[in-house]
Amino acid sequence: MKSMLLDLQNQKYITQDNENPNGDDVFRKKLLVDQMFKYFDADSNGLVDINELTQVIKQEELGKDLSDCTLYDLLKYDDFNSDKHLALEEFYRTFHIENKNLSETK
Ligand SMILES: [Ca+2]
Ligand SMILES: [Ca+2]
Repeated sequence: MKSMLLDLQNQKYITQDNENPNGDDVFRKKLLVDQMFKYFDADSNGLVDINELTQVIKQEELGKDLSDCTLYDLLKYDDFNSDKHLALEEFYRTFHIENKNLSETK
């Protein structure tokens, strides 16, 4: 499901950006997650809350395509510090983006 999300973002944002000679997948992935996070974080306060997720789900009608796994699961399972918000760091962790501060866990 998470890879589906990344694919969605890929289709949206990375259309003519395939020329990267080194094919730095990790960097591209991080960029995607950054863009996704900004997109989710409607009020740009650095946290994605349940209302913002709901907005995204409505806009994208993701519920239809991802019937067995919704964006709410992101908040349910990937809210690592259980504050009911998803921070960018938690997004990184969710999508396994290597980060100096988060290198201990996968
Ligand atoms: Ca927000
Ligand atoms: Ca959190």
